[in-house]
Amino acid sequence: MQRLRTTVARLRPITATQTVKSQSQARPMAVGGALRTFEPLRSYTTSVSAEPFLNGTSSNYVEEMYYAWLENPRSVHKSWDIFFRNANAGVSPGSAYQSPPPLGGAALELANAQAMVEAQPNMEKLVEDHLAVQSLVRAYQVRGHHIAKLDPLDIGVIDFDESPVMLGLKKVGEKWFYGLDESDLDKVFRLPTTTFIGGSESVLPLREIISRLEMAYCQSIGVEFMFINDLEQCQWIRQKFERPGVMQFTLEEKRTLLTRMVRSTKFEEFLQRKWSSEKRFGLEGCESLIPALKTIIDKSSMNGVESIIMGMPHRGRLNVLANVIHKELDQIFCQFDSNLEAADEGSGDVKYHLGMWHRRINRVTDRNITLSLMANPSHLEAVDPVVQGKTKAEQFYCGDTEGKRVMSILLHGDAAFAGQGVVYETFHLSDLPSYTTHGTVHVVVNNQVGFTTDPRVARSSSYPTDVAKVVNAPIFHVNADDPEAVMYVCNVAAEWRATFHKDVVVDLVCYRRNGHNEMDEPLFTQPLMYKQIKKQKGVLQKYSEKLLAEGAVSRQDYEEEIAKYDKICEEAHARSKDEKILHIKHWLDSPWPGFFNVDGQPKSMTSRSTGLPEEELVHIGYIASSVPVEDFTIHRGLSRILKGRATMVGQRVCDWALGEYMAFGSLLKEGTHIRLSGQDVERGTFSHRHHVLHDQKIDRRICIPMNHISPNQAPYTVCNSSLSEYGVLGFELGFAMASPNALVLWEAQFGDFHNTAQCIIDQFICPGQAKWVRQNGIVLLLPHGMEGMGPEHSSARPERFLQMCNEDPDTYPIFSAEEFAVRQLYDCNWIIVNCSTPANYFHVLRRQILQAFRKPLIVITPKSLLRHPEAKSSFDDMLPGTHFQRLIPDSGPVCENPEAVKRIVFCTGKVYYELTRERNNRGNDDTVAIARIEQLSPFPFDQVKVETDRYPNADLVWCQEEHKNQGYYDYVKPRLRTTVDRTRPVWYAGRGPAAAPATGNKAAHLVELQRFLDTAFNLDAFTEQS
Ligand SMILES: Cc1ncc(C[n+]2csc(CCOP(=O)(O)OP(=O)(O)O)c2C)c(N)n1
Ligand SMILES: [Mg+2]
Repeated sequence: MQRLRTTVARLRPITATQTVKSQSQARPMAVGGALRTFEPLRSYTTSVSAEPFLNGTSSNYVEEMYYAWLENPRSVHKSWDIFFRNANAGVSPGSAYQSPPPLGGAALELANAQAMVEAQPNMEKLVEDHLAVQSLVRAYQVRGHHIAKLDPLDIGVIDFDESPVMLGLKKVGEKWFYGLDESDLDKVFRLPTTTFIGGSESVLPLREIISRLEMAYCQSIGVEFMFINDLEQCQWIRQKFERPGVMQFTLEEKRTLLTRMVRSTKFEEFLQRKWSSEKRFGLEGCESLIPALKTIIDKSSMNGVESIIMGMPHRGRLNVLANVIHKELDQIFCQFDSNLEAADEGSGDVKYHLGMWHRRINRVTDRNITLSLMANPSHLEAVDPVVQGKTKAEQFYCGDTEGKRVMSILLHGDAAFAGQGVVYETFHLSDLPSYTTHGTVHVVVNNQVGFTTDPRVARSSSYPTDVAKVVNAPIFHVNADDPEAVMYVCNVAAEWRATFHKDVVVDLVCYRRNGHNEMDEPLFTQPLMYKQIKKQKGVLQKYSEKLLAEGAVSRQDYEEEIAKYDKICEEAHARSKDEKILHIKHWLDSPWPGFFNVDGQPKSMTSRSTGLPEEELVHIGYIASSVPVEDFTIHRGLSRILKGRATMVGQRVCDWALGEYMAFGSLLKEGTHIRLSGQDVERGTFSHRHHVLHDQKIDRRICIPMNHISPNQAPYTVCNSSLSEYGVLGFELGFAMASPNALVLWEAQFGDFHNTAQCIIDQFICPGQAKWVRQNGIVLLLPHGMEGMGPEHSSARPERFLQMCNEDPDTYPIFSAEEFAVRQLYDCNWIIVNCSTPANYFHVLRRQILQAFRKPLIVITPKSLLRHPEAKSSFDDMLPGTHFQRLIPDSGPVCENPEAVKRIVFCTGKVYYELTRERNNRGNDDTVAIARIEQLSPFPFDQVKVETDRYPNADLVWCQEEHKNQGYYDYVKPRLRTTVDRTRPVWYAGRGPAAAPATGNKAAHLVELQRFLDTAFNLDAFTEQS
């Protein structure tokens, strides 16, 4: 693959004498009933001198005549008509004039006829040429970016397709594209309404048209927008880039820009000087990122934005923290000290992953602005949906329904932006009603390399930004070595977001001065590129030289600015040496004011009852069984379901869906916002939930009874998501970060689908608190169960979640009996439950909010139990005083004579119902006890101990329907052994080890089931092994 920027026949720069000169004042002129303003008119030196009457004061008159003729050729005298036609058709100066025909009689008719004959061919040419000009304008708008000077290194790694770029006047063989040739350059053309290059002029000579198009589209900025299918938006962009003089900046703006460039550049230099062998993923080669971000923030603040949530990768992150978010420099510098002691529990994280939250005054607008940079893992782009979710939540909590007060900015590397699928998933959320954040500004640090990999082997698209086209986001490519151009596009990007509330991309085409990190040798893999980079003058040097030459700053001012910043850095460095302790809390990106005590501890460590008064259960049950709006026709099948619910309420029982309703409804009533998101969650994959009712007669008329529980309730959001797990789970996690006072749930369609969101689970949910001292109460609902449906759709992979619990399986926790449960919860990294009853599911959801701290909750949820006649709970199990049961002991005949019990079978979830059925069939319900472990993690050591002590003569069996190397066995076994102090063995009854989670053969499934049930109840099954 080689560089394919086809040479283009460029036009010579237009010289001073060729340039249009204005000679008269702008004046209004009525056209088609509307007032239009004409800028000073133009005349051309050459043609003026050749036509003797076109001089001095008469030129005003001629110009007026000309405009009138352009509007309507019949509105001027025939002689002028012929003159203008000839002039426009390129007749040489001096020959365009023909003396006017005599007035009246036959002579007039003759002259008219002659004019018609002469004008006709010219007219055709005129139309053709105008059409050609229109095509030319459009060609620049569509493909101007192909030849824009975007690459500071000018090594052009972008591969456009093989076709030549048809811009300017171009001759291929004998043929001129567009039918225009050099002889047309001085002809004047009326501009199409789809361009703004004329400013307030509606006609221009071709030479000027091309020159202006080149200025607009082929300099340091390349604009990709013509794929946008909205005329108003296209016109808006054209206007922003085509209007003459748009790229002019005031002295003050230039000086501010220079100061920002100084800070950005000198920050990296300072770090390099002090810690030359530390990794920092410096910004060298893209220093204009800092003014870019600051411009976006300034402009957005000007437009009313009060809070900006940012996500970014490693590159330049410390610089952004220092110079954009304004983290104290000493706090950054002290992170380079390896002797710093950690003040907080947990792993902490490296300095270029930590987050930050800061409220300050924006100096340009003098308004308050809150900036937060989200902590993130090394996994590139994983933070994108998290930022979106947090932004959505902040918008939601402050009633910002249009994204006018809260917005997000996402930064990307070129390789990651093109390569990571979550980028695409995140873009697809951008315009969905329950997920939109009303426009994100994306900034790509496009250094044309990813670690050691060249873009030519790293992506198939021309640009790394092509993914943004799926949502019709405009893309502004800009040469990052031209800071003014960068500032300009960032202003436009922020304005675009404020105007259309849609995503926009700024592609900073730059380079990476060093290796991937400061220790890497880039010449190993990018020899030619780096030879070029070594020759490259730094952007600050180039820009300061420009401003010095222009006289915009003096050398003294410039040097003082540098000295001033160096001093700031040195002083901060001196202060940083006093820091002995690292407080990760100081790097929190989402503080929860008022939720904890001042020392960051929970306000209470007691566990309140999660039960509800009967009237409340009845009231919520009534709402769940009704259609609380008038004239709403629901499906007949649904009427039956609602009737069934009403019957259950009458009988004081709940099934799974009703238990969930009770939990949600009561929390909403108590003021907790609930958001349930995931694929098909509104109805429920298994058609059990029906939280959104659809009018069968009116399209898109819906009713959400959960929002009719009480007048002062919190709002309930239930939303079917796009078919994404990584993006959507990340989004919900971000939503849950914003506030502890919301129950945010994500449901996988089937539990196994969570693995496409594994990164969010492994990198954020599981270790989030340990890495970033940030709690999160997100709930994952993962349908699970071996039901003969084949290897897929069966397993939520509980073993993976269990394996990542931070609890020690070999140590019995030393907590007091009263505090055992809550202390365990407080210490764990997440909670994993598999409830076997609707009441327990109800309680665990309520506990999630009523406890005074937040932990992620993983719920292994049932499928067949949703309709299992025995999987119902009495209201008695949900009344005040009742709690979530971490373990449900056997309450049957075994209790009468526990000494006689020969076996305790411990299990969890749905298999309990299979075990009890089998026990009934076998009639040994006085010799085998069955205990359900409902909360797997933290493991209820204390309650398991009660059971093992209760049945001193029983052997211990763990029974599961999952395969032996899956499910819970490996997790539970050592914990059971610890509970009994390793005095009794733990036997296994379940499926054998396997690679797939389940068989695809229904008959085999049933045989396997019967086999392990036999083992569970065969009291001799393990005698040989003991
Ligand atoms: C998901 C993921 N895969 C791989 C990596 C390892 N990695 C770290 S940086 C990097 C290159 C990133 O290139 P680019 O996105 O262009 O950013 P740059 O470093 O050039 O600024 C890679 C592959 C990672 N961090 N995350
Ligand atoms: Mg890169």
